[in-house]
Amino acid sequence: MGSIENLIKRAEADAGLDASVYDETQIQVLEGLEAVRKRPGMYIGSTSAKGLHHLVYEIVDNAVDEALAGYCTEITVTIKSDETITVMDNGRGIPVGIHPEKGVPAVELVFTTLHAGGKFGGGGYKVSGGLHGVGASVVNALSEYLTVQVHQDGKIHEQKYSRGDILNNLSIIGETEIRGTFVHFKPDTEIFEETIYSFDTLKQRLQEIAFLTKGLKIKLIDERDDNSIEFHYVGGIKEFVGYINQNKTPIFEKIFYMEETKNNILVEVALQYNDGFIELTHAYVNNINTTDGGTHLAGFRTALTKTINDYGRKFNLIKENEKNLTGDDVREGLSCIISIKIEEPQFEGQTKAKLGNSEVKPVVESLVGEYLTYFLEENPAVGKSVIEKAVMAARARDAAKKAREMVRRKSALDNGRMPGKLADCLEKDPAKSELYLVEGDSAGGSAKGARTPKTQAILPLRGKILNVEKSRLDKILGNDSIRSMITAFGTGINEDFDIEKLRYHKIIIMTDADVDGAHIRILILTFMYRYMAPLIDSGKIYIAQPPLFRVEKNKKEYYVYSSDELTTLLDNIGREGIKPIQRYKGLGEMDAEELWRTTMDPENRILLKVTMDDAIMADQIFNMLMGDKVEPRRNFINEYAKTVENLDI
Ligand code: 1YM
Repeated sequence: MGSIENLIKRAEADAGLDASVYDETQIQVLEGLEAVRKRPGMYIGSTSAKGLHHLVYEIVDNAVDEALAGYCTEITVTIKSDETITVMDNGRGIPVGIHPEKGVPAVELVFTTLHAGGKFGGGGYKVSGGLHGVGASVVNALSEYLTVQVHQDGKIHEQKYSRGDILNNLSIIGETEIRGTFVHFKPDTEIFEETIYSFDTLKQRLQEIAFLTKGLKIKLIDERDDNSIEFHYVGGIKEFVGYINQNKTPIFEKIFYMEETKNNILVEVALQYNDGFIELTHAYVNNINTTDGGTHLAGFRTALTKTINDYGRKFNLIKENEKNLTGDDVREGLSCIISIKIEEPQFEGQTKAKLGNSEVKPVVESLVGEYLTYFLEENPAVGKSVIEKAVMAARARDAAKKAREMVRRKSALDNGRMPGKLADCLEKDPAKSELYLVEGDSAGGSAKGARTPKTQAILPLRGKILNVEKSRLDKILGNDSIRSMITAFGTGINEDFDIEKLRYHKIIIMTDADVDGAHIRILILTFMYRYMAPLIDSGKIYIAQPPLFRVEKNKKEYYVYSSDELTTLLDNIGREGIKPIQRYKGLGEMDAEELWRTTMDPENRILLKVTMDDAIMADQIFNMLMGDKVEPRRNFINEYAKTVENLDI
């Protein structure tokens, strides 16, 4: 979304007044909103739940821009009971004055003309120019109805639209004592496959925006069930880092934070180390999560490695005969948020999640170098513990490298031989093959008896599965179950990971439907998440759902998968005449035929696909589950064991 100047420019372009702006990015301007309705995916990515939620973010982005400009302190988003949305801010209000060329109010242009994404103007950074930054007009085009109200100078101005068409001229409908913009819309059910809003999805993104926009208060109200939440982070990304580390143990209390503008690039960085081994850096550009990194991340990394090495040398914490610490060494246990704002971001790559602007790297590098050097010199105790941790990491990395080489050599010796316990399938095409990971030898036995040997392979996992959250790679690779998984998958791990080598396109975790089973499942998933994340990302991991009860009545058998389902079934078929109700404690209690019928037969089984929509959430969950704090873990596992309905990690 642009400023008034930009709007004028676009209106001129529309009217054919200025041919100079007819460049590629302006082509969209010539299209009407019908184009949006014809191909909604092009403008909001999809018409699934994702696109539905995206509508809210488009409107919110305009309000966030107003906050970044310094005029808005509060945004309220409400999910109404009829699945419509209202967004309200306390900014200046979208201008209502008549546009000189178009002869209509600016606010009308905002909602009825299509803007090319990514354009900036009028100074200041705008988050609304982002990935799909196509603005309010797209939301309008895709809404059964939309109402905008501008509260300005004591008056309420209102205009209504339906599927992008104007229903009435902007008019004053009353008086007001407040200032701001209010938008109410109903996503068009003709366009969206999904029309139910998820409180959690909106909550997650709004919380992220609140972290990234310090001081901005964001409220989310759900009128469907009287739920609400408010985010307000005076410390911004500094509080974000505290949040990421909340279930971890920081190695120093003080969180590093810097904010500075150079060459019109605003750079904000916050970081803190914890005693774990995982790096968690999230890099944002204009509030967009650049999951594939880019020049800002590269600049940060270079600065971090150089600064820490220089500091270590200067204070003799790295000995003369010791090698320099590597980037991996200095990032172990790092939790970090990088947030930059620039006027014309260039997003690259297939998912447009990588920043390409080459001018950004030197700016981030020099600013972070400067501020971090100062921070370490001011806080020598912090400096010392950071170096000690990185030196330990370097040693462990050496050990891990040796262990990995050993594993590689060993598998070379094995000549690609599969683990002894693996009952492989005959099929060689990975797309047609599936692998069941089964807990314990006895259940493994039933599964081997039950399977279709042509397409279904079974790998029983025996003994303890290591908690990878608490171990370094050398130890992890020493674990039998983990090694046999790596060999069976065929992909390798970490930097060696290659999804092309995956031997099965479905990997199905089959554990008992009890707390222990849930725990094992989480250990397996944690390992995958940390070392083979693309497996989860690409939707290759599934969870089998064995039944919890078997009910027999009038020679008929029923299998049910939860206690609730059992109650429903008994209500339906009646309780009299029921022979046994059998509760399965483990997979091992089922005979092969039963296991096939209820859990493994592709025609009848229920599989849950494991997804990873939000990496931060997933990380929080894994941390809580695998970290040092026992209480939240126990609660989660108990809760989760009860309701394994949809696993969104
Ligand atoms: C609930 C959604 O859209 N707020 C909002 C939008 C604008 C302004 C203020 C605004 C911007 C400017 C000047 C400027 C927009 N204005 C325009 C345009 N909330 C919401 N609040 N005055 C007010 O950018 O110069 C587009 S968005 F183009 F008309 F100026």
